[in-house]
Amino acid sequence: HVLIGFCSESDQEGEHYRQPRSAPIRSPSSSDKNSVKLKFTDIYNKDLCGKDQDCQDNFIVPEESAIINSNPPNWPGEMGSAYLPPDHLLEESKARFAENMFDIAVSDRIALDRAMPDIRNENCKAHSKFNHNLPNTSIIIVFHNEGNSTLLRTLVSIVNRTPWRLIHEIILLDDASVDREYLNEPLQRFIETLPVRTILLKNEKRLGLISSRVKAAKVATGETLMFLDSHVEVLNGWLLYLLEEIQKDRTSIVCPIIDVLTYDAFQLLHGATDIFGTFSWKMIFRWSKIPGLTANNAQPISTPTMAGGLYAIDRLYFEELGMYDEGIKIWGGENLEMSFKCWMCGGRIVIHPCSHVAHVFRKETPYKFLEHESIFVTIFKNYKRVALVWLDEYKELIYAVNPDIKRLDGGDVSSRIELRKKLNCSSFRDFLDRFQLKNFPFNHRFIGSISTSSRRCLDSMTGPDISKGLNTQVSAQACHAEGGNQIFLYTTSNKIHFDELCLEPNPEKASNQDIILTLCNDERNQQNWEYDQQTSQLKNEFYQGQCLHVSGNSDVVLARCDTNKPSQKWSFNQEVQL
Ligand code: UD2
Ligand code: MN
Repeated sequence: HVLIGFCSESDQEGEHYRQPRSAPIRSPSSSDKNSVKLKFTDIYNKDLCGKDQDCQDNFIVPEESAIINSNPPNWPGEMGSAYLPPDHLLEESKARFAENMFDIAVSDRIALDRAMPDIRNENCKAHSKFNHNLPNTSIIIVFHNEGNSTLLRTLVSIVNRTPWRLIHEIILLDDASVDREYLNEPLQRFIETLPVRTILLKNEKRLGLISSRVKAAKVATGETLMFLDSHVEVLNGWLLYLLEEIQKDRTSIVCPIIDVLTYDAFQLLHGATDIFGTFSWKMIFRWSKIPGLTANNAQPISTPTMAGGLYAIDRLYFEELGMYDEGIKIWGGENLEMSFKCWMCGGRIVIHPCSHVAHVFRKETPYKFLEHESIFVTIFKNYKRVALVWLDEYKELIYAVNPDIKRLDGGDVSSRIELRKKLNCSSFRDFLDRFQLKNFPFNHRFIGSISTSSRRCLDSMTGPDISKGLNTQVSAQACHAEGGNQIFLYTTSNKIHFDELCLEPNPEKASNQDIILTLCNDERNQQNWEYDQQTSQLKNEFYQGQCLHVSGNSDVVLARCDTNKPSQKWSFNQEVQL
């Protein structure tokens, strides 16, 4: 198979460019005068392995030496190296950054078929043999205003690192991109040169990523679906691990490790392999560390939630699960919907530590959401729908920490509640019990605000982003009764939680300790505060004779217990009943 690539005439990178045969493939430009031909080979092709029986019967993930391409090794970005814009690129780099919120000028200089290292751990490498009867897949990539070279590199990486026989099709769906000529005819011409069936669909009107994925999934006919973002590079062996897991259990959602491509230099950084997906009281997806997992783990990791962008799923199972809630608009929340639904309705979600896909994490969102409302309103309405359908009584906690979610109308969810009934799903409480998520209430006595007699309330001071609270100093602020950062949870083991963080005297200080938020830890008595019903004091269990105390107006500190001090008298104002 021969691939036609195109080079732009304004190229300034020097020698390599003038040797078309060996030049790395570059993005198609408006002119195809300088086209270069590059060969695509299916590195898993049976015919290439002669009489080797192993290779005839199995897919063998190639050794690293076999996956290195023929690009000059010092070409920008080869082997995942960082490429920061040289002086002559700075202007373009700056001027065009906001188009995608990553450096497209840098991406444009990196070969579409750049080599990437094999970053699988040793145990994963030992599992490099897969039976030829794996299910095939429809790869679904939806995009809105995607950059040219990032999208094409996504495609080239797929073709170069996947057994072609397993790619039933690639479905590209352009979600009404605006003013991006290269996504029209040039993209169509490009995909016609690919050796695997690839189709390009286009939305007349913007649908958002959720409805776009549903639309593409309805067109797909492969045995499984493989969802990807439009700015990724798949790495050696990636798909085989995912499909094998689905073959073992068709009610699985299987995610790869998401490695990082930096937005400024397109450098490959290894994603952690000892984490799983959780979520905060504000419904924000996040990663949590799994203690005790070795770096050499090659077993799938059960994960409560998934990031959402990259996963494989049996196509009919995706349908059985009711695909996505299409009341969820544009972006956000659909990953939690899918996660809760899957676990609560009998499926499982795993991260396969051997499957690696690198994703460009943008600096910020580059595109508009809906015309008539702000980004946050759209996202909170999405969360509202997820909370209404799946969270049972726990939605009260979500509402308390983000009253906007309570206030906003997410629209009619009756059909999704019907779906939940039809699928005979278990309760959110069961889901939480299964994973014992640290930030969710287990054995709690109370959820609400904690105040002194002078109406100062403990405040986490974490701002709108709850995931940034680690080590922040808590404070005593005027009670506002609006929930949010004044919502704490007091457990039967005497810990005071703010999400998965706990109140603790600053361990860095020997005296006059301020109170900060640290990761809750059952073994740390420093985090335990015994409430004395008689005196209303919160006594620290580790620092004997020391109490939670407000000094001055707002400083919350540890101080010698003194029953005469009103600044040590705390009361609990229950705001959430669970
Ligand atoms: C993360 C997920 C993404 C999705 C989202 C939450 C990863 C790596 N990515 O997105 O898949 O779960 O969180 O909703 O886990 N897009 C459209 N139409 C739109 C908006 C976006 O097609 O109206 C496309 C976009 O071009 C991209 C994908 O949707 O291919 C995800 O959007 P993103 O890359 O801007 O956001 P990201 O990576 O934070
Ligand atoms: Mn993305």
